[in-house]
Amino acid sequence: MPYQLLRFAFSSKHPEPRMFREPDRLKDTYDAVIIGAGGHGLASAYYLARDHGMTNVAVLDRGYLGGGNTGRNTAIIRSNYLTPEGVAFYDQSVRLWQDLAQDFDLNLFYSTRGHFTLAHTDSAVRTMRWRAEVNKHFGIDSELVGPDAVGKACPQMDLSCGGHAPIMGALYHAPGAIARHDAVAWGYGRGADQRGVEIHQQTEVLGIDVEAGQVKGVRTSKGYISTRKVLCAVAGFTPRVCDMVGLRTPIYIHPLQAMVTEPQKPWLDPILVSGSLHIYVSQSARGELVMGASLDPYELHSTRSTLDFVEGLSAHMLDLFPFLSNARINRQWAGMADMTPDFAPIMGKTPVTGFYLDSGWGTWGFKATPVCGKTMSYTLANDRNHPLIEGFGLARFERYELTGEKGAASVGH
Ligand code: PYC
Repeated sequence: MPYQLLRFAFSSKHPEPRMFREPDRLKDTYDAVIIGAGGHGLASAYYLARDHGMTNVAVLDRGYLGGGNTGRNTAIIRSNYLTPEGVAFYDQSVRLWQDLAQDFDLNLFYSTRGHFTLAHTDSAVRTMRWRAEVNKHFGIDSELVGPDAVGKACPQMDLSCGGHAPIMGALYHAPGAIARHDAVAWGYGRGADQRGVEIHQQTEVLGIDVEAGQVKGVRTSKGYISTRKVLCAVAGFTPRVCDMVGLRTPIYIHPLQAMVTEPQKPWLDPILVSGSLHIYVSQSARGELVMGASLDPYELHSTRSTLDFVEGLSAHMLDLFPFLSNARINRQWAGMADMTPDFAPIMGKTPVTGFYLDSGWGTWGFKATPVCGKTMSYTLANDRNHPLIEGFGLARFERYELTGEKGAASVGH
């Protein structure tokens, strides 16, 4: 690196512009406390301030901004879900995504690529047809296509998958997109901060005080806060925070791993998903192939990566793309996914007055970031569930009225 550049980098005359302030202490009281400085928590803070005029808000995180699942996912955005509740919700999210870079004045590298969910069996073709019909009914651009359309969009693919899992068709969803995930957290964080919200990193929540069924305050590693509204937006830690208010959820935690190759020249335009091969892949603006697979098949509170994962995913990638046999893996990582029995989220008010949940995101929290911010900020500000989240309440499990979304998962989990 040239010496002049190094001097510039370390000079105090040219401090790096900060995306948000770092307040040195907590206030005694906030109108709302948001636990979790990931995309969902920050988006909720942003819209609380921007749309509802609530700015006396603290976002707390025991780690750093965007250090949880926001920075650990494969950044796929789509709305080709299976249930009417899911389709309407994610459709709203995709619409919000499309204007987000303008809202933030920040390049999110939002890139519409088209999204193919490959079907290798008769039953998978049936499910894709079902999803296409539900999607079309709600005005979502999805259709069942044949193997020829897949081959045309991705000529490098071995459509026979080595002869053992030939592609029979696919669900094609033109609005499918990717975005740069860390920039999303920065955009929401900066926007919230500019409107007066405080972001406190390295601030752990140790307990939540509830009196007569109403939230009263939050005990943290940096002191006590009194507040009557707390939003829990902590994928991977939801059961732990719910314990603090005596609430039980059916959420269980599984690791979800991902990896990227070294950058390659651009060759893969669409996003590809195969349930039978348990893979999803896209090529980032940097040229890396960003890939993931199913959940690890055991409950675990851990973000460790495994060699098993790299070997299994690589083998299945080679079924589709044998020419990648010399590709090198650059990085791998893991997140912790809040899984629910019906694969739909748990959102909104809870039996504890002033305690709100934005949880149960399983493997699809990233794409929901903007709509979660919109709907949760409305719910907190009005103490009334937003109409778009009516199907996602915690009470549905007591009533056995599930919102079965498993068929819309990218891969079998
Ligand atoms: O829902 O599209 C998705 C997805 C991709 C990776 C994990 N979930």
